[in-house]
This record gives sequence, C-alpha cells and structure tokens, in this order.
Amino acid sequence: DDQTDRESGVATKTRPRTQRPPLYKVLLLNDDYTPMEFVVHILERFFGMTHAQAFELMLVVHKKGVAVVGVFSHEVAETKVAQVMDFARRHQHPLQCTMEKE
Ligand code: TYC
Repeated sequence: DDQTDRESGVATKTRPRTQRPPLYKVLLLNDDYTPMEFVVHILERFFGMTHAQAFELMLVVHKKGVAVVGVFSHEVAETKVAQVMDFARRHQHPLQCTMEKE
C-alpha cells in the first residue's frame, strides 16, 4: 500500500502484513524402553507416514534423541500430542511427545 508523507508529499511503500496463526512443532523424544516397532506404528497411525518414512524418522529420534515429526496449528498439535501420549500410556511405554512454538 502507498502512504503519502503529509509534509513532503513523498509516497512510500509499506508492506501489508498478513496475519498467520502461529505454528507448533510436535517433537518425539527417545527413551531406552519403547520398542522401535511401536514408535514406527505411532508415526504411521497418527502422522500419516508410510512404513519406510516412519522407520527412517524413528531411527533419527533413536540416534539423535529428538526429532520434529510435524508442524501444525496449536489445536492440531495438541491433539497429536494427546493421541500419542494416550496410546503410549495405554500400552505402558514411556514414550514422550511434546510441542513447542515454531
Ligand atoms: N530407543 C528405543 C529402543 O532402542 C527406540 C525408540 C525410538 C524409542 C524413538 C523412542 O521416540 C523413540 N528400543
């Protein structure tokens, strides 16, 4: 949008700022007890990954300690974290999943 300075009459460009909702990273944490295949299953079931994608990302978490498994709106991220934590708890695995603002 053009803005004209009242004194000088000089037109300057100001960039219109588009409002975007904040995004949240969903993080999966490594531990020593959760079976690898259980983590793979979680990534397929709740994050829509193929078996190969899920296996690859599970190995990243296993080796590095943590990885971003997806980026979502606050509401979707909260739902994913709750689904993972609930599923892990029901199967008595200590798997941890958290979210943080991007
Ligand atoms: N470290 C686990 C094992 O050796 C596997 C694992 C991977 C656990 C990723 C959690 O988020 C995780 N069985």
